Amino acid sequence: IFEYAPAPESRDVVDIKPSYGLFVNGEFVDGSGAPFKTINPATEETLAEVATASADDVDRAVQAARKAFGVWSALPGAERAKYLFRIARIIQERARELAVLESLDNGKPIRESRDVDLPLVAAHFFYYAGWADKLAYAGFGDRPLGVAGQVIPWNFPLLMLAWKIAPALACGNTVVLKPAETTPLTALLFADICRQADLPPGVVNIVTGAGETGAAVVAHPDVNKVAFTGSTEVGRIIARTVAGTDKKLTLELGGKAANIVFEDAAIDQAVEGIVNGIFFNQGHVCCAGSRLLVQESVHDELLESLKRRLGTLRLGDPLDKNTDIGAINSAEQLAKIRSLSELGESEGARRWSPACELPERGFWFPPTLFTGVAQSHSIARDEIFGPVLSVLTFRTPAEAVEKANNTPYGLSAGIWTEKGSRILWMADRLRAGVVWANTFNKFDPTSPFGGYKESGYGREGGLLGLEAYLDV
Ligand code: TXE
Repeated sequence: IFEYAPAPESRDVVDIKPSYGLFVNGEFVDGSGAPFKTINPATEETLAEVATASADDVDRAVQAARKAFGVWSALPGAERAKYLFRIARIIQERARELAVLESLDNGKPIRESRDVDLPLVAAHFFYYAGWADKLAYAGFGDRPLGVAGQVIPWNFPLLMLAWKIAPALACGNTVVLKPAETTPLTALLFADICRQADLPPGVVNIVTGAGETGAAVVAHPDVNKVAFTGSTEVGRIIARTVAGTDKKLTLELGGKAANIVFEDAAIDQAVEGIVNGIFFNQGHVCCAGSRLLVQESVHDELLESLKRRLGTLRLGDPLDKNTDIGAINSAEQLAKIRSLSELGESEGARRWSPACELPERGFWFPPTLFTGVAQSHSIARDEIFGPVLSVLTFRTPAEAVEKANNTPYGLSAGIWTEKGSRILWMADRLRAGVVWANTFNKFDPTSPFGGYKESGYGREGGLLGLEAYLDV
């Protein structure tokens, strides 16, 4: 079931329209706000104009979802499953189009959108389709919450949509989803897939726009559940809006994960895991292994191998299937990565990048290492959300735990060691929602995902992901 269409590297496989409306009650409609442009971050070319949903437009979408809730929630789970399986299969059939559009709008390498994002998107729909008729057996009963208002970011536009929409629909809720303003196109192509699957009108509504549109979704009195993935700052605003209402809330926010390498680790394997941990998706990953904690005794050896490996990474055209590092998603994100990196240098850490030519147009940042990083440095504390790795050292496992946990975040962590007992000892002590051992950034629809501390609350994925969309 995790198959995908091969070789989708040609732009011609996708038909991008000059302008897009909102998807409300099964139809594409105009938005009342001023349309905005979405661009290809690798070339700065405009891809399309997209409608902005005003508060009134959001209200219409919520009313459509409310009306559809009566129909959708009354369907037997097995009937809802049929729609979800159908959507999953259409995603596979149209995977080339979706992958190319994702890479164009987001800047991520086609190899990632084709081989990671799209198979996972389909897998989430298959997985939650399988639960739709088994909710009672899951021990949750089967009472959905109502209308789910979902606001998602730009780093995994389709995958975040799948994480949000698949469990919501499986449980019998209806949805109003707002994609990020820099990456709205694949959500709108997904809307087309909902029509192709004959999903009843109003079950899925897509409202595009910036933060104000998201705020209108969150604040709408007829929304029963809010699910947000994005910055900790906006997560706080949303938590305040929702406080004192009967809305349920899940938040998936930032991270500053430690990737911890012990002296007994298989170093070559660890190097691959470190590269995947921070350079996958240009480091635009909430659970990215952005702090490398390496045991002092292997620091020099590991750094040498790591630098050699970074020298082989290919940066450039996201649609080239040989590209490892694509474009930074937006000018704003590039400015943030640049300014945090400059701060790192001014605080005294040593900066290193391999020789790497950056294309003239578009938003690019080379893979970057900071060594000699102290825990007090901002590059060891703030989420950079880019291809920038801060290297720190430790001597003992206890010191590794202390340093790894020395962050307000708690989303993920990685451990590299050949000792099974050490993995368990560390995992017990790391305050992170996900702990990977001898691997990193491995996702699966059966595994719950979510954070401790300022990384948010609630879990998405797996059986626990259902709990967020049901009254237990
Ligand atoms: O996030 P925002 P931005 C982190 C990462 C990044 C930083 C800023 O460090 O550099 O956040 O990114 C919508 N009410 N992450 O500015 O603003 C917005 O339109 C309701 C980590 O892109 O949080 C978009 O759809 N919605 C993260 C979504 O929120 C609002 C992924 C996320 O945008 C809103 C992204 C409001 N008041 C960024 N304001 C992760 N956890 O993976 C904005 N939005």
